Amino acid sequence: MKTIITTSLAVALAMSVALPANAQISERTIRIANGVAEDHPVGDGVDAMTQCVDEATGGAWTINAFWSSSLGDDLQSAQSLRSGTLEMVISSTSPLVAIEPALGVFDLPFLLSSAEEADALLDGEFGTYMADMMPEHNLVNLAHWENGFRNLSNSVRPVESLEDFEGMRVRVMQNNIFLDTFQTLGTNATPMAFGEVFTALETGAIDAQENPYVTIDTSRFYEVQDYVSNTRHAYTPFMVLFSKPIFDTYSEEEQQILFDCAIVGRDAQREASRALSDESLQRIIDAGVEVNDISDEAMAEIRQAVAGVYERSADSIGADVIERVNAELAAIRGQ
Ligand code: TF8
Repeated sequence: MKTIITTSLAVALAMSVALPANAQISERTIRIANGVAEDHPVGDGVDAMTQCVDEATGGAWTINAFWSSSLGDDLQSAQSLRSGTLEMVISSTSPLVAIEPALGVFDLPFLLSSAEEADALLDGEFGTYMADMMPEHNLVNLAHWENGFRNLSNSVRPVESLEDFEGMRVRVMQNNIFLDTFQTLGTNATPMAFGEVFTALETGAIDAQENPYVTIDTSRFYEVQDYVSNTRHAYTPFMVLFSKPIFDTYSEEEQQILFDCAIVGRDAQREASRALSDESLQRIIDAGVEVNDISDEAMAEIRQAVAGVYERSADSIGADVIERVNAELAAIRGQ
């Protein structure tokens, strides 16, 4: 017993020597779960956040990122955060609807039309309003990063009209709004975790999936898909989530470092996401995938077809949340 006490005292002393002069910062290890590959723009965001944390803590914190769902998928990781067994996850909001249904607002088809609009919405009052819903679920949202505008890829035919969706076996995220949208478009939609998508496409269990170019590129979907159609049917944000039970053990100063550095990461991540998007598109084309735009006329028809999803989702999202996002967007668009 005595030896154990002496040893732990010695460890504690050794640790305090390694700490910066400011006693409000302790040694910390932060594990970050991710579904995407390391060369996805999230990697750039994590690098920038890590460097910021390093400087702010004088090297007292270690950040370990785990890629390609190696710590579990988005939702599983978020659940680990809630129970305090994992520190961080960078997750699309869509699978988190199982935890907070109001997040479904971001899944509404054609809600956003440009990256600038997305930034204004997410970095403004509405982003804060949504983030404020998370602590009651034992989660803290540090910032909104970018997943991006989603486009449909498939191995059947180019999608150029509403009719072209018919019968396609499409993987959707585990999310009822996406399910409704793609069923309404006439596809045979199957909810599936992201980590299973590549194999399902490869084996032909499904024909199609939808994600931003950077994901089609960095997750190598172009190897098992023949067509990409520019549907831009939804913009999904990432939430940079931290475990609240763990967050609560951090000093105020440490908590501030998390928020500040998540913002530094956000700016680097969004920049990388936008720069890489064009490069990714080029790589997809170079790999032999046929990429097509959809005419304005056909897009109008597609939008019209899924317009009813808003009303059908109002109960689960909350009519007030939808009203709020519409008001905020009208203000952003200067209407
Ligand atoms: C999806 C999402 C995912 C991201 C990623 C795992 O299709 O867009 O690609 O949440 O971080 O499931």
